[in-house]
Amino acid sequence: MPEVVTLGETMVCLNPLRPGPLRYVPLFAKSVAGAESNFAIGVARLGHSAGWISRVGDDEFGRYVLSFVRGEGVDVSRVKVDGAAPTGIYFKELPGQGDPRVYYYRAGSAASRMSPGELDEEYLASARFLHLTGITAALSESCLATVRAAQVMARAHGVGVVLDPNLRLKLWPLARAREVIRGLLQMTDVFLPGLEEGQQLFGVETAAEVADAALALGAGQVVVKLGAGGAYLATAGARVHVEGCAVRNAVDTIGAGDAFAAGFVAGLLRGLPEVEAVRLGNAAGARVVTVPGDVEALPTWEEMQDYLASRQPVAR
Ligand code: KDG
Repeated sequence: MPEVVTLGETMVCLNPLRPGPLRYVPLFAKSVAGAESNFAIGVARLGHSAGWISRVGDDEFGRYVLSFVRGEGVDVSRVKVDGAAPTGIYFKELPGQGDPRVYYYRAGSAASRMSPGELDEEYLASARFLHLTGITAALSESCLATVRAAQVMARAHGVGVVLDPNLRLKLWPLARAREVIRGLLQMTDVFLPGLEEGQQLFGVETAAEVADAALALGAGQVVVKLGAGGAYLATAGARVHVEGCAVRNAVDTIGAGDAFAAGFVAGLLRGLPEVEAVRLGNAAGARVVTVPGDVEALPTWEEMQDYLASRQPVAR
């Protein structure tokens, strides 16, 4: 049984081969992307076992997603193949400068039909951590019910609940996201918002204020991700800012937050102090943005150690 279990939708991503409005883009490259499977792949690269619960369509894209995630060493035994709905897809658009835009084609997808009845309590109960995101909560009412049921099961069995808000305002209005995510904090051990997400969720400005708001709503521990600025770690008794890693060649920022979560949770699984776990999160995030795609540059444990020690691998 995996040490870490996550729950959510994975899609086929169509990446434009040149920048500009999609109507002028002649060619796309396909890849696999989903915040939760990104996280699970990150945990697996770092040497821990991870399981991903989801649904895919009984279609070519579903088979592609499933074999890709399985090939990255993640347990997919709890993924259902749903013959009645398709695998979701999305397109990226590259503005030339700044973060990519995304266009989803996922309404009514197989994953949006997940329901609480398909959760295997024994599978969840044997994990050390359950990872949830606001994306899954936003997909449909049955997905939200599944997230809530998984959270209750995890809590009942002493499994740590990690929540990344992964705010996607293309999926739900801010008012609804605020209501749901704030409610989920009551049973969250580790909350991992980005600063901007925290500002939107709680109507505050600073990382310390985001942390205060989340702790007051029940989170056990909060790490506010600050991008290149590192991260701000807060528990009921301690506060610390952890420096980020310098990145000179960021080419694709999508997936950095999932990489952070994987590094941080891997640190906790290894029994490292929280500050060290945050360093691993920062390093994993810094690595992943250097290559196009959500997971391609996620580090192994050895690569992580080399990176943190500024060692160059032998190239030839
Ligand atoms: O965190 C990266 C994700 O945003 C990307 O993989 C796509 O899961 C995705 C989503 O729902 O936006």
